[in-house]
Amino acid sequence: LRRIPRPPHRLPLLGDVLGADRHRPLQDSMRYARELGPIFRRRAFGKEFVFVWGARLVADLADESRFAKHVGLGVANLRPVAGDGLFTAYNHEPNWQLAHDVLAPGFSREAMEGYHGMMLSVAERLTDHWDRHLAAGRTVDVPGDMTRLTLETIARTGFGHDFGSFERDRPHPFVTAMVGTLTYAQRLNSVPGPLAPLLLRAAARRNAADMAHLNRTVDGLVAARRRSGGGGEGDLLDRMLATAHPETGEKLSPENVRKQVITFLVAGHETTSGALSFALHYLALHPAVAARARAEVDQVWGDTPRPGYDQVAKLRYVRRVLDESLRLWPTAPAFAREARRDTVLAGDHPMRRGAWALVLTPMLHREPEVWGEDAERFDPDRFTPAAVRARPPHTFKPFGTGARACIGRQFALHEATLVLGLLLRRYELSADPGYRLSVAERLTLMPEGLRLRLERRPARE
Ligand code: MNH
Repeated sequence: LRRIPRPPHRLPLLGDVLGADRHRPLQDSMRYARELGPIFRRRAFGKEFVFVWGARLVADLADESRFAKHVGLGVANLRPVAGDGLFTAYNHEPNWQLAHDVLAPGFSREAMEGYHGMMLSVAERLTDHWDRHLAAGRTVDVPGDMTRLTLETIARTGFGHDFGSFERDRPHPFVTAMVGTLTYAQRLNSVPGPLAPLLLRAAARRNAADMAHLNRTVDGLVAARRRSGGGGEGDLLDRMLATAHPETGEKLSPENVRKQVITFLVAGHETTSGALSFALHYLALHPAVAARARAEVDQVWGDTPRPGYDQVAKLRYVRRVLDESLRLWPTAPAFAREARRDTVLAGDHPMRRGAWALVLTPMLHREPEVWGEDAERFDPDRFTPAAVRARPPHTFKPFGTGARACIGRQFALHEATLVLGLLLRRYELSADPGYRLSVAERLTLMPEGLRLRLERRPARE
């Protein structure tokens, strides 16, 4: 540990918290990373945390025979909300494997084809909404509207539920409660553990109310499905309630179903919303990229008013725009890895069984040896097939790694590519010249306050 660099000045009790931005811990760590290099430590309130972002080190941490997901920091703080749901489960908890096996078919290619029509109709609600703004000469609230879109998408495709987000001026109370619990889970990292109940008394009360709201919403949704006796045609909720494990015949318990529904409603929309928002930010900032993406959409979709599943998969350049946005701002910006046994990280750093490190994805994605000295520049051509082949493995990790990597990856990519295609085809997007990117953090990342001006393109439909 001694050989791992750390900030030079530390306080005896507080550690390296001086000058830290409490509301933006990730970007704060990115600053330290630039100063201290590919592996470094920070101390806070008597605990030492190791951060890793060098490509060689991360590739070693991705070795599943020696390392596994660690449930720590932000993820661990979400245990009261999401319990042993898929995202927050410990590796050893039997409900992880059970839920994984029961739910994985809900993310197969066939399942995605089944969701496509519903995804498209939600996206059309977004364009209706934007058409109304455009007619009224107003700019659009990108993160707000992307959250409306992605929440409706996961709720409808996964749970047959309609939150009516587009019919509301303000965020749905479910979203407000969710943002509350995410923000609270993040804040718990920046206060000394034993003092948290004291320092965060008011916040803890609000968090309890937020959690109660999430639980109530989910219980109502499950009760409605039970009353109607199925009818989800094999959607995620049907799988959670009725599907037995193919080998053991075991089913998810009612308590576990509640945790899974919360997990999927939250994990299934928050990060995709951020990814779409960052992509729209970069498209508005780079007209040449937008023009090329738009030309692809016109070419692949032609005059088809409602593109099919395959026509989305064929939008290769749009997909690169999304990948490049997720490179610069991976919206789930860190994941933790722990040693499964005593081992040596990258031949250099001895680790005891259970010792863990946090991978800083946005810095891995800026690693100059991999991405070049211009790593800060937005350039979708970094994701041409040839460029991808030329890069070492484990250098692009927006969806995490290994057995505990994101189960919803294809879902998110299909949804986001479809939506970007529809928006590019319908509108010219332009940035507010006064806008400077400001990245808000609530465990996930979001371009705060991003608004765009729209112009309707001549209709092809
Ligand atoms: Mn998702 C795990 C990023 C979309 C459901 N997701 C992860 C992890 C990352 C991640 C990173 C691994 C975290 C860790 O190692 O601790 N997820 C994303 C991003 C997007 C995303 C960047 C969108 C863009 N995720 C989605 C969608 C769903 C979803 C959509 C559901 C429909 N994610 C999950 C679940 C897990 C997960 C569930 C936990 C999987 C497991 O541990 O088995």
